[in-house]
Amino acid sequence: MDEKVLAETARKMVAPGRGILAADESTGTIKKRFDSIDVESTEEHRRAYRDLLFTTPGVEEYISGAILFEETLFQATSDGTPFPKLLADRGIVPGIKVDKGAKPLAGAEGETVTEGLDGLRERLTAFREAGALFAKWRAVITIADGLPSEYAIATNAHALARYAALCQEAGITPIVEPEVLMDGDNTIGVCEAVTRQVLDATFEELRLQRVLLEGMVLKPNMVISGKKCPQQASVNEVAEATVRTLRRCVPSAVPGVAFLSGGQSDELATQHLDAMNKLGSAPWALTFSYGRALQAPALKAWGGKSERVEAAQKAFFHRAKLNGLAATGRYSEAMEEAA
Ligand code: 5MM
Repeated sequence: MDEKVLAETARKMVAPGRGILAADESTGTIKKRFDSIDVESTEEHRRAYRDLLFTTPGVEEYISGAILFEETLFQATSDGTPFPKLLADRGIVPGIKVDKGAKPLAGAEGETVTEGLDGLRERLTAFREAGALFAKWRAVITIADGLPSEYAIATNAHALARYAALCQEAGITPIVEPEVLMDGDNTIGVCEAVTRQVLDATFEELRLQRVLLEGMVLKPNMVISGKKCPQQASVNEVAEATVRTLRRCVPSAVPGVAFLSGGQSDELATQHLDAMNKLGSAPWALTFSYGRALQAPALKAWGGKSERVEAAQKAFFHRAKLNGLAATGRYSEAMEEAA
């Protein structure tokens, strides 16, 4: 294991004022996104859309890394430059989603375990050769009546750590993503308790499986009220609860925490990140690894039309910039209107 390389990649991914673009939608998910703008999900449309994002002028100032889906890793820009090379030349670290998705967990109704460990060692070698310097694996934990079970938490934590150890063996920095979903009617207090349980289990497995903490990035959910909860916590309550939970569970050897947005509106995801950074003095960088909250305005502006690529790139640049500012606590709501 080349500890220096792993740690250097991790540090680049969470460099001050920059964050990660999650553009690793699997074929089913990107189809859903394209359906919302009435665009057919063909291989060429998917390539053209990712091309638009990755070639956005100036975006490297705020985007440190991009997570790609396997198909995208082997695609190229319209002028034939492979995407991993284009990104690396622009100072954006190329990464790859390696999990095979969340599948029903045997004997645990309503819960899932993320699959993809079989053959992972060989796949990682091929991805590394194609230019991927980091990887991502997402575990999904659901809050509902009587859920999550300890069984689902433990099984997912075990798989996350097995994935992370294999990545580090291959010289690839793992993003460890244990996502507690925000879809329920639970209060922020319930989310805090569950997130704490999940992070504790995850770091216990990472320790047992000898994962180098300096050579990974954590991608958690924020501690937030469930979307259907009538009592929505304020921006400051979310920021305080999230940082408090991380302080209790995440060792300071981890260089950075890059949050998922989980279906929050793009502006709220930015406000929450900014409020956390305004609290100050966290032992890790606090930044973003958003999918929907970074891409939604760009996707809408594009609408599958080549003449709207520039407008879409402006929309993407704007969200990337505001999140980059939020990653150092320099965002203000007035900046939204300036757009
Ligand atoms: C971009 O979406 C990612 C892949 O999802 P599927 O495997 O379900 O297609 C997802 O893992 C994403 O990286 C994270 O959830 C963060 O995205 P959001 O939209 O929650 O910020």
